Amino acid sequence: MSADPRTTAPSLGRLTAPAAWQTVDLISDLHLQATEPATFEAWRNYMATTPADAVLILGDLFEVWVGDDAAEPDPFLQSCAQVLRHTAQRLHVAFMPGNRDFLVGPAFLSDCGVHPLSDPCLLQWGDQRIVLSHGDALCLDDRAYQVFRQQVRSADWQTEFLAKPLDERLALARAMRAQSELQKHKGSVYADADTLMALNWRHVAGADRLVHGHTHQPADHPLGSGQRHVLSDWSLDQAPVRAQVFRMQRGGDFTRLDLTPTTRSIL
Ligand code: LP5
Ligand code: MN
Repeated sequence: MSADPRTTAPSLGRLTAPAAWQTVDLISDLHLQATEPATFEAWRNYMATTPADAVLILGDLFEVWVGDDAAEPDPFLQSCAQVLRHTAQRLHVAFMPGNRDFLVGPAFLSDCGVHPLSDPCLLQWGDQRIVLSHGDALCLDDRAYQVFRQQVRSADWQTEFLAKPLDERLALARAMRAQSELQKHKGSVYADADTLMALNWRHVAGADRLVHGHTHQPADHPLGSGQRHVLSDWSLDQAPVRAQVFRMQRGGDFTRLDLTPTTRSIL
């Protein structure tokens, strides 16, 4: 019998912030894709102008990622790489895998100057301790997804998948995306983070806060004596438009920066 994930200590990565960091931005779930140019432009502009010392990307930056070799012939993914590369020359950029882009590899990240973050990860910043996650591992009620996740996160499955020709991988990813969207349109409830598991992570990490994305339900929730902050997804191409940056200041000030234009017509 496998251990109960709600009470098992997670394998926790760690990021210790340098003393000089004053501002850290958290973003996730941009689902960047060539067919959503306004979202890409908003992200590009944000990355070029943020005053933060670090941008930590908590998964699903890309709509889908089927292997680093897919980026080479793809002009859109090359533009995304350029944005990462430029930004990483100016500030600390880190990437945590999401359920769409868990196949982003160390070669792509290092080529862009982006630091890898494991999920979950403890950010130690002065006396603040914050657990960071994409969030999909916390959605325990979504049993079918958890079985799927366990399979596709295994080294054997990944080796076998990455050995397939690129066209075949793209076709499989498209089929999987279609299946996932179909499931959502069937009206199944989007599972939320399991409270017991979230509390366990917070306790094991000795943290006050947990920040995650994935559920696309931006909100701040109490979590025992601490807090759970949920990031927004981004889309400036589909109504309702949404794009938030979760901005943290040294000393404990937290704000949500809304990057959606106030007057914009969606065709
Ligand atoms: O992503 P989102 O928000 O739509 O939904 C997620 C879960 N879905 C996924 C799948 C991704 O959308 C697409 C995967 C991209 C990875 C690319 C590389 C690998 C390709 C793999 C090809 C096999 O993560 C969704 C959750 C939802 O979050 C909320 O948490 O419910 O989970 C699912 O939809 C998974 C199903 O519930 C279980 C699927 C069982 C497998 C069925 C195979 C169908 C055949 C498809 C052809 C390969
Ligand atoms: Mn996700």
